[in-house]
Amino acid sequence: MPFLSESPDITAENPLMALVLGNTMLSTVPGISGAGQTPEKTLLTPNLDSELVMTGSIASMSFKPNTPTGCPTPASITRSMMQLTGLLPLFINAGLRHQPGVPCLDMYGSPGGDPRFGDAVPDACGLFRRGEMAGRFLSRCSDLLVLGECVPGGTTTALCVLKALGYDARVSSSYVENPVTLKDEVCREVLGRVRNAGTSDPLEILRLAGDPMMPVAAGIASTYSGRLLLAGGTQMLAVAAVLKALGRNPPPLATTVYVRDDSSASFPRTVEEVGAVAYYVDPNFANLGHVGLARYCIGEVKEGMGAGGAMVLASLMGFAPEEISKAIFDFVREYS
Ligand code: AAM
Repeated sequence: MPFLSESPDITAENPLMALVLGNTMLSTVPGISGAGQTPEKTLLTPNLDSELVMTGSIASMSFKPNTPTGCPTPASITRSMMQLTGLLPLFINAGLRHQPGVPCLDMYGSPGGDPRFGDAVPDACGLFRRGEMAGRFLSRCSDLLVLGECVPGGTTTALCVLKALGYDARVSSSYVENPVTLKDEVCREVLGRVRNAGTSDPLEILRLAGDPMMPVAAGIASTYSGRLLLAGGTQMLAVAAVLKALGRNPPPLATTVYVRDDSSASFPRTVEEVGAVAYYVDPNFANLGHVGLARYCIGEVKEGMGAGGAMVLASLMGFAPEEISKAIFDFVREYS
């Protein structure tokens, strides 16, 4: 199995990794998200993940953003890629419940509400406009943008948005056992609200059913003038679908083979239906000798915090698959 399914035809002198952080209150519904040790703690995962990517450790709290089974957060992969490449990531606060400990470009958003009971992102249009402004700014400081996310519970909002946009999609999960029944129940209620609103406008759909990361990422992607890779699985695919519905070309995606091969999701098929291209990285975690990383291969975590895109970026910058794997293994062995 090659390290990259296909190498993107991209060269960059000034690459930038940016990570959009946000919350949706859906992540506190028991059983929805494994991106944290407990449902309540998932609200802190973007804060802990960003601290880990920025500093290489977590000092602000006494617990880690790992899964309930102790599988290392994908932020540890992103961190090791930043160390290997010498890049410094930019964090963008789309709407966090708790003030982050890292400096962020602030979009002045709020955590997404539970879309079953009210508008998920009342200011979706404002977040999109501020994302557009940020995209113009980032165009001045880089020629390649690898744009990732951290939104626990975000695969469920992605399901709602993809379905509301008309795709017969299934999304991935941070759990090995994707809680599809629970997600479908949530989605049915949300689609009822979208139907009642009688709208097919993509930003209205984000207002009703999305999370704050989505309008920010879509806004940035709309105005960014360099090469762009959406770093992530089904959540960034929902962003690509929004861009398509806005009449723009959907940008390419970069993610892991664990997302591609997730039979509970429909990533490759939906990528095709959206008219996007996806690059897949296979970091061979089964053979690195780390129990937690090996769980990625049975479908735990799979992706997040732009981890797949960060590995693709390191590869584009000339690092060999062995160097990439070693950097991840060395960091995770120390950290987890
Ligand atoms: C981000 N940090 C994570 C993590 N993610 N830490 C541990 N496990 C993860 N999977 P779900 O909808 O099931 O919550 O999955 C989406 C989350 O999983 C996102 O936060 C994504 O970045 C990843």
